[in-house]
Amino acid sequence: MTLSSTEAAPVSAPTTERIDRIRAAAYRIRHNALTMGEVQGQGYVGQALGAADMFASVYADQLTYRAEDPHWEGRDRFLLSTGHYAIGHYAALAEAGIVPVAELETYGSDDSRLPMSGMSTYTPGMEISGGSLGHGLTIAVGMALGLRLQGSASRVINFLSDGELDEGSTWEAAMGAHHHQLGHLTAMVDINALQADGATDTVLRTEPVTEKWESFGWYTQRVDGNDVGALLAAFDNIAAVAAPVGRPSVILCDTKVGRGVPLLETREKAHFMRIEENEWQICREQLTAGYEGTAA
Ligand SMILES: Cc1ncc(C[n+]2csc(CCOP(=O)(O)OP(=O)(O)O)c2C)c(N)n1
Ligand SMILES: [Mg+2]
Repeated sequence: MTLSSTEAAPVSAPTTERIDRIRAAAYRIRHNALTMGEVQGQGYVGQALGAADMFASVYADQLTYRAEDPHWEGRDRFLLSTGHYAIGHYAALAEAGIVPVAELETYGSDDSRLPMSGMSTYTPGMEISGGSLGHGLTIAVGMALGLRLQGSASRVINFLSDGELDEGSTWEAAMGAHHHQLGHLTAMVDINALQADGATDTVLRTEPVTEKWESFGWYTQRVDGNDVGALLAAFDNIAAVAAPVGRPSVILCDTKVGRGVPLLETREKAHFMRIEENEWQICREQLTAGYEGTAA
């Protein structure tokens, strides 16, 4: 369900078939993330599970790319500014066929192409390096301008987190995107209400987020980021209303850390989770039961 939007768009709702296909991709992305988390016994598993529906909507529905040629010039660009979410991005790259599923077991190990924080020089399909927050949208704006200068039809999608909205550079970029009428730029913000040390509300309140983006001139929609139908509808609205008039767009996605695995949805200290050896199988079973609708 779309909770709020700048203006209503005249598009029909996504079909059940399309939603089911993306839900299935999100399930596999969550599964892939658990595979990687188990290798390390800990990590940013909660974020990967929470953002899986966002990653699935982007990779399985929105992006144009060639799996066998990740640097193909005509590709759409997906920029992960939150390096610690790399586990979720790798899971999506595996789902997309850009990274072999078998390689996920090397996650975070020496010599792996899949380091714990996203690095563009290591991983096929990883457009930028993460780590220092607040740079993704600035790079996305530059990239979108460059693509336009080259006469390219490629889109740029930037993934940010709610904690990343603390960074002033994000807002400078937001202002620039509107000024330059970057209708082919979309930001997605994972609002999981958490930012490392505690609840976003207590560390540095970012609300009212919708009004902030609207005041910067962006086509703004706030949706349940764990509702695939709402995410797809938001992208359809952008294509119908914002992109044609050169208006940058943002999808503000309210998500739940650990989504899909009840054992992890309620875990304390969720930013960097430690998961015991005997819990991984329970996680997988809960994930599958939830997806198949057989949970108790
Ligand atoms: C410029 C910068 N400042 C601080 C950090 C340290 N840091 C790493 S993750 C993080 C929390 C960011 O918020 P969010 O991504 O919303 O956290 P999560 O939801 O994953 O808990 C911080 C402050 C950083 N990586 N870069
Ligand atoms: Mg957060």
